[in-house]
Amino acid sequence: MKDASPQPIYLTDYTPPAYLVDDVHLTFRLDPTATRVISRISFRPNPDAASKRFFLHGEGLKLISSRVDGSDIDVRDVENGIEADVPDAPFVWEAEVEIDPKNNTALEGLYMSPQDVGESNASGRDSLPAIKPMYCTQCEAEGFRKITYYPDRPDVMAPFTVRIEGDEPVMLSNGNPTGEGDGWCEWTDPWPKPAYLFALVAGDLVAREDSFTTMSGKHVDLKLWVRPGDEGKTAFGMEALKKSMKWDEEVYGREYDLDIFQIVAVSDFNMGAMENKGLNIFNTSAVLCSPETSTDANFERIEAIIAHEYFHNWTGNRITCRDWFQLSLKEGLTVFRDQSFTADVRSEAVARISDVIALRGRQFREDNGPLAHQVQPDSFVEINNFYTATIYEKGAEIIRMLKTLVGDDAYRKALDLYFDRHDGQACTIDDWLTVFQDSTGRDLTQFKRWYKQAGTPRLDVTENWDDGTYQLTFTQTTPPTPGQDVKEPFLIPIAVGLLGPNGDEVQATKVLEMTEGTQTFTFEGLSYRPTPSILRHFSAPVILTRETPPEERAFLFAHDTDAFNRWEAGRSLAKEVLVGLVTGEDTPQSLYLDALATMLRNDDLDPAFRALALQMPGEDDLAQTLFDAGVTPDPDAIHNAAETLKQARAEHLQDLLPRLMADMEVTEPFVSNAEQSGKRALGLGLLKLATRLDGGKAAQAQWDRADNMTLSLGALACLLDAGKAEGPLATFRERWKDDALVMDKWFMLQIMHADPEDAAATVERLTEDPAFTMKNPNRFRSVFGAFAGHPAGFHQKDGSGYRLLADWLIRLDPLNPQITARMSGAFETWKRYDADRQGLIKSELDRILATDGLSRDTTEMVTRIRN
Ligand code: 0A1
Ligand code: ZN
Repeated sequence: MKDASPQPIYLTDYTPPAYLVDDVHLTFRLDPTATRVISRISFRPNPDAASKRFFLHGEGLKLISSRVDGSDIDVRDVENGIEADVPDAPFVWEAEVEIDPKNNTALEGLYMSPQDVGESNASGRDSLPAIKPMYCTQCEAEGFRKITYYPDRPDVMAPFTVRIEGDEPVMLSNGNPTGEGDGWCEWTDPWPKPAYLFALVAGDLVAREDSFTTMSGKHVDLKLWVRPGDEGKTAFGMEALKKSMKWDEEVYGREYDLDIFQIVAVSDFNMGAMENKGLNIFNTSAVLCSPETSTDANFERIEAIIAHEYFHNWTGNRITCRDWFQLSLKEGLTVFRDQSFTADVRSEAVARISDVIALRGRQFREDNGPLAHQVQPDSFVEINNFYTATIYEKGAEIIRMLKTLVGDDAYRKALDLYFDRHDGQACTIDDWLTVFQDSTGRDLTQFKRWYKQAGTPRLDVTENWDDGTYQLTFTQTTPPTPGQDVKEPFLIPIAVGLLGPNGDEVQATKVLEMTEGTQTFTFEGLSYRPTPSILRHFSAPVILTRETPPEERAFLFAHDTDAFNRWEAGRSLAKEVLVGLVTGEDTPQSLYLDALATMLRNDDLDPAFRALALQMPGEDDLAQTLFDAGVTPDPDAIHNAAETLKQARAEHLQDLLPRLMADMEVTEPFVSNAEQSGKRALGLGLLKLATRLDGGKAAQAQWDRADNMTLSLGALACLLDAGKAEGPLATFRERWKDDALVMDKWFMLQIMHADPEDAAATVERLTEDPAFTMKNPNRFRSVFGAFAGHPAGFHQKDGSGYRLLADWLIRLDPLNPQITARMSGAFETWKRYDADRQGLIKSELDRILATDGLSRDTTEMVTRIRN
C-alpha cells in the first residue's frame, strides 16, 4: 500500500540495537500458500544501547503465537513490526507465523518461481510450459522481515540453524548440512550473520558437483543447483567459481570457511545474484550458459558475477555493513575486487575500457541527473532504490583511486589489517578509511569527500611550454547536485605520461595528486614539447574537458602507450565527428576515418581492443555531451548523425573488410576466453560495416553456418538492420521457444534494432506475444530495458514512448515495486531535452505519481526524478 508520505531515514539517527542475538533456530513447514515459520531466538540486552525497547521488524506476517521464556506474551503492532515487554536479561523468544510464498510477486522474502505456471498471459493464447515451482528467498536488503519477526538490520549478527520440513526433493539453507530424515533436513551456519544473508531454497533441482581444496588443505564441496534440463549450462559457472576461490586466496589471502559452497539458479529474480552465506542465489541469466545459447558477453558477465558473489564471502559477509548507509563498503569494494579478477583472468586493458564504458553509461548518467546521490548517502526512503551505479561502480572507482594513491603493497597491507581488525563485525565506511589511515599514515580527510559529495567532477587542463619546462594546470569543478549546491575540491589522482614525437615515452606514467581547486604541475628538463597523455587508465571518475586539436588525438590514438588512453583518443575523435554532424560544425571526419583504418589494420593490437575502438559512442552518451556543451540534444538528429557516420565508416573501411573478416574467423571449437571472444567481437563489428555495403549477404552467410549464439545473434542483428530478418526471427523463435534466456534475446534484439519511429509499435507487438510475461523480471527488462536503451525510439517527439513505458510501469507496480522503481530511471534524463519533450515526460511522471496505491519504491524514485 502507498505510504501517505514515505518518511526518510537518516544516517545521523543511527543507534545501536537494543538487543543482540546469540542464536537463531528456524523451522520452516513448507506450503505454497501457508508456510509456517517457527522461530526460537536467544536475545540479550545490548550493553552499548541506550534504549530498552524490544522491537522486531515484520511485514505481511500472520502471527500464530508468540512466547518469551516459554510463556505466551502479548505483542503490540507498531509501524514496520511489533514490540513487546521483555525481561531486562537474556531471554528466549519463540514465535510462529504464516506466510504465502505463492502469491509473493514482489520476489522479496520467501517466494515461488516460476510464478506463471498454468496461467495464460496477457494475450490469453499460449500458456508457459508446466514447470513445478520452487521455493526461494531474497532477503537483502529488508526481505527477512517478510519471513518472520526479527531485528532485520545488518548490525545484528547471529549463527543460524534451520530445519526445513516438506516433500521437496532438495531443501537447502546456509552453512553446513547437519541432519536429515524423511521429509526434513537441517542446516547450520556457524558464522554469525545478519538476516539479509539468510537463504532457503527447496524444489526439484539437480546439481553439478565438484570440489575445491583450500590453501590450508581443507576440502570444500561445490554444488551448482539448476532445474532438470539445465545441467548442460553449468560447466562454465563451476569453473568460474573455482577460479574465483583460487584468486581470492592468491591475491587477497582469503580462504573459504565452510564445508560446502552452493549456488542455485532461479528464473525469477530481481537482480543479478545474491551472496547469501554459503548459498548464493543467482538469476538464471547470471549463471547458466552454453556456447549454443549464450554470447561471449554473457559468459564474461557470468564469470564476473560468480566472482563478485563469491568475493562477498569476505567483503560483505565476514565483514558486513553496520547499516544500509554503508552499502558501498561491501559493494564498492566487491565490485573493485571482481573488476580486478576479470582484468587478471582476461585482458587488463579490455577490462578497464569496458568498465569505464559501463561507468559512463550508467553512473555518470545518474550523477548528472535528478537521481544523483552520495556514495554514502545521508538519508533514504527505500533502501532498495539505492542499489545503484553510484553505490556500486563509483564505489569501486573510489577503492581503485585509494589503491592508486597508496600503491599496491600498502593496499594489500591495509586489507590484511582490515580483515584482522574487523572480522565478524558490522562496519562503517569510516572504519574502512581508518584502517587505511592507520596502516599507511596518510590523512584521508579530503579523500573522504568522494563518499560524501555527489556529482562528477569536471577537470579542465591547460598547458604551458617554456624552454624545457612543461606545465599542466588543472582546474576542478563539480556541478551542483540535488541538495548539494557547493562542492569542496576532491583529492584527484591524475595519472600522466608524456610522449615524444615518435610516440616514445619521455615521462613514464606518474600519478599527480591534485588537492586544490586549481593546481599546476611542472616537468623539467625536456628537450622538446611533449604530447601529454592525461588520466591514464582512467585514474579518477571525472570528466576531462580539454581543448585538444584533433591531430593530437589522432596521434594518441596511434601511439599512446597507455591502452586506455589510446582507446579514449579514438573515442573522443568519434564523438567530435558526431557532435559536428549534429550541430553542422566542421568535423575531423577524414582524420578520424584514416586513424581508424590504421588502427584496425594493426595486427599487433589485440582484436578485442580493436573491437572496442571500432565500437560507436552511444547515442545517450552523445546526448549528455551535447547537453554539457549547451546544446539541447535532439535524439532523432543524434540517431541520424550516428547513421551517417556508420555509413561513412563502412565506405571508408571497405577495402579492409575481406582480409580482416577472414582473419577473425575462429576455427577451433568454441571456448569463451579472451582470445576467441576478442576475435568474434571484432568480426561482428566488421560484419556490421559489411552489412551496410552488401545489404546483408555476409550476415546471411554467417547466420546459415553459425554454430554458436555469439555468431548467430550477431548475424541476426545485422539482418534486422538490413531489413532481412523476418525468416530468421521466426526460425530463431521456433528453435528456442522453450529456452527463456534465449527468448529474452529474441525480444531484446528486435527492439534494439527497430527504426526509431517503429520502436514503440515493436514493443507493443512484442508485449502481445504469448511468451511475454511481466511477472518475470528478465522478460520485462528484455523488452522495456531495451526500449529505454533506444534513445531515438523512446524519445519520439509525439510522446508515444513515454506513454507506453508509463502504462506498463503503472501495471507492474502492484506486482513488483522494485523492478518498477528501477525501470522508472528511464526518465531520469528528462531535463536534458526540449520543452515539449519535458512537458510530455512530466505529465507521465505525474500520472504515475497519481496512481492509487503506488508503492513506496516507485513513489520515491519518480518523486526524485520529477523534482
Ligand atoms: N548484494 C547483491 C545484489 C542484490 C541487492 C539487492 C537485492 O534485492 C534488493 C538483491 C541482490 C550483490 O551485490 O550481488
Ligand atoms: Zn555485491
